[in-house]
Amino acid sequence: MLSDALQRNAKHEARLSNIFGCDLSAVNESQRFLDFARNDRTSWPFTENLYNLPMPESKPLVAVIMGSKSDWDTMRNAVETLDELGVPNEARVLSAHRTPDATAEFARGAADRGLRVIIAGAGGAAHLAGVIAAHTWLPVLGVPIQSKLQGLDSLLSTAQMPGGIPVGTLAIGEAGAKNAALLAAAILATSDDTLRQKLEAFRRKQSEAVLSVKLPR
Ligand code: RP5
Repeated sequence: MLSDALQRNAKHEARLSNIFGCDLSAVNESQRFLDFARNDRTSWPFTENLYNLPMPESKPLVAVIMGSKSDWDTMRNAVETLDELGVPNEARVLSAHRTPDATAEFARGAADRGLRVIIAGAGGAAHLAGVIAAHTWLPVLGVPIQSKLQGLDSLLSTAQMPGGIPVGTLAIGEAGAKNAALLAAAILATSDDTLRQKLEAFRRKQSEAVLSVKLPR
C-alpha cells in the first residue's frame, strides 16, 4: 500500500516537473509525506499549491454498506474506526430489497475495484450481508442493526446463513459496527505491517484507559 503511494507520488512529481521544466523531487519532506501516504490526513501540513498538490485519495479497501440512511447512526462507528486506523474506505446505502439490482452489481464488481473486505449493516429481516456475500468471494462482515425487535430479527437474518456462503456476524448495534471495522483492519493487517502496528497501538491505548480508571468512591 505504501509502495503504491510512493510510486504514485513519484509519477505525480515527474508530471509536475515536466509541466514546470524543473526538478521538483526536493519539494517532498519525506517524513511528512510518509505520514500522509500512511493516510494520516491530520498530519498533512502543506498549504496547497502547484508544487505540493495532495495525492489522489487511496483506493478504498473496505466498503461500509448499510440498508438505509436510518442505519447511519450505527454504521458511522465502523467508518469512524476505519478512519482512525487510516484504512481507506467508502460508505454508501444499498438495500437488498429496495435496490436489489444495484446491490448485486456493487457486490459483483467489488473485488475488481480493489475492495478487500465488505461490512454490511441492516435491520429487520433484510438480509443485506447475505445477499452481498452471495455475489462476491470477498469476506463479508455483517452488523445487525437494532430494530423493533431489539435487533434479534437482524441478528438472526445476518448470522444464520445456511452452509456454503459465510457472513461473519458481529454484535447488534454500535459495538458490532466498531468491531466490524476492527476485524476488517485485522484481516488487512495480516499483509500490512503498518496497519498491524496501528492495531497494536489501539489495543495498548485501550488497555491503558481501562487500567487508569478511577472509581467514584
Ligand atoms: C433495512 O430496513 C434497513 O437496513 C433498516 O435498518 C431497516 C429500516 O429501514 P427504513 O425504513 O428506516 O429506511 O433495510
